[in-house]
Amino acid sequence: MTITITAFNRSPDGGKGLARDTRVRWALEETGLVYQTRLLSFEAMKEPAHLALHPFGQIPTYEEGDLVLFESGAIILHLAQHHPGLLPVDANARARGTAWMFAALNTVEPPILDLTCVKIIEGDKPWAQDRLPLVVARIRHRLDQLTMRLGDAEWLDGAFSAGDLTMVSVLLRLRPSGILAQFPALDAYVSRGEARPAYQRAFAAQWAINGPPSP
Ligand code: GTB
Repeated sequence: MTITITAFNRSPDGGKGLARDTRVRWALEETGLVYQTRLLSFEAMKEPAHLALHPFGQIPTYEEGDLVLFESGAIILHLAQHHPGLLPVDANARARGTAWMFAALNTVEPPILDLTCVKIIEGDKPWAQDRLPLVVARIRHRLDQLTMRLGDAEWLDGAFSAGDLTMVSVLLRLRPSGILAQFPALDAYVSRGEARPAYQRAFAAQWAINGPPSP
């Protein structure tokens, strides 16, 4: 069955791989599935054809036969549940891997998104400079906690899983701010994720679209 995902026709990150199609591409590459990509402008995302797939008019979406999914986490979970390579076989270990996915999306990602809000979307508001240190402190608190839990381990719970894929994807968003570099154990954890061949293929696929055009 053909798998089609959607992505920006030109990501605002200029090829850093920070838009959420990259994590879905990564999950697809980890499972070895072949997929195609439909590229969309911001305008096309708000048109009825795309709103029928994604109620909030965003990317990524996932189509496979009759199945249409939105939300990167739901797409990764679907792939992990139906294909080997992203969650362990043992039921309890699968549940823990899934919990790490939720932790990445519900506990770690929100303060990281707040940083984008306060710096870019709300950057011109008079209170933005007061809010920034509060947001950074919340991120640092989460990263301290995550550092403690990771300890000397390579991955969060045994072998690499969809939990790590999601967590690494979320943490990557912090790299341009310089905050990730202040947490060497997490920085190294993210680098281990980036070093995986499947991530490299996913990054290259988005770079082919979003990277700077050759002179
Ligand atoms: N919770 C949803 C999910 O996980 O799938 C969130 C989806 C989402 O935010 N999609 C964004 C989108 O479609 C793209 S990824 N935005 C268009 C719109 O809302 O109109 C978010 C993103 C965008 C840009 C960068 N960047 O430039 O660094 C990083 C991440």
